[in-house]
Amino acid sequence: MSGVVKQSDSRLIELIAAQIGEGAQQMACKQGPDFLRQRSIAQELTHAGQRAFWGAAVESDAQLLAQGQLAVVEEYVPRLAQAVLDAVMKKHFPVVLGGDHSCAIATWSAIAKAYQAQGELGLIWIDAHLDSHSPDTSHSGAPHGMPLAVLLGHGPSALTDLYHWRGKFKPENVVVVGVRSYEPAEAELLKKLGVEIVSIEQVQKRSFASCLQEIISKVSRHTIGYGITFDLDALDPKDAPGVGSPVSNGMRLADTLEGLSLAAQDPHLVGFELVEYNPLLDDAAFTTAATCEALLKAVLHSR
Ligand SMILES: [Mn+2]
Repeated sequence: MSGVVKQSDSRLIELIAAQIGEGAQQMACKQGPDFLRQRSIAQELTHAGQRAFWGAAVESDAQLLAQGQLAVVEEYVPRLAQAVLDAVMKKHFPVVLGGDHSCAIATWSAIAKAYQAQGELGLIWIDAHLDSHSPDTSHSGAPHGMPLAVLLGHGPSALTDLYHWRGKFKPENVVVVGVRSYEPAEAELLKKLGVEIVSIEQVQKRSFASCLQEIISKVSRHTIGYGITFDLDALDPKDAPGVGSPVSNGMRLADTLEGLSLAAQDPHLVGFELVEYNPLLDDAAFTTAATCEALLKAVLHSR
């Protein structure tokens, strides 16, 4: 009997395809979710004892690119956000698969909205970059370099003010880890706001698991739960070559998997996002696709 109850209690994992690449310079990450779907990741997770299925798939409108990258993202974000909100309202555990990292604006705005009446959420941002540009500071102008700033309340108002609520995450509830490539203006913004950044040197010296334990306790301190957004470029290009903006000297996969299994057992984890897989830039052995699968299994294990 207790086994039956336990099973009905465990949440279905909804894999949500965030099919957008127009927020990046290398736009083929738009095909990332479809490519992973063809490799049957949902079936693999189900065989591994986790109940996962592909739910919503939300595709960006490429025609809007004529009006600029930001126009694509601004039209896309409310649509993806609605799909994520629907998944959370159905009590599914949301796993968003990008797509370029601009999708994080939708994912975490929606999840913050879903929990707004209950309390604040924390956010762990795993990335080689700070993703904290504004349209004024960015040299490339690419919106995938802006999502963290937007979620903290800084950026184009069409994005920051989704749900008429600016600053969906408080700086003290956000930690960035894996960073090794950024521009001064981004670092200045995060420093001014007081967002903690855990350097790649710390991760390499102490192990990711040891860092993540501290990060989880920080983002949990004043919140009711927290999310993780994982940009594949946080990893070393040896483990994840198939990304648009690779940066050497990154986190290693084995160390990362060990750390993520900590979060896997934490009931306070409210959602997971994995972004920037670009199948056209992957190697012949599809190392990066296999890495995506390993990351998903590690974090969804025992959920
Ligand atoms: Mn990113």
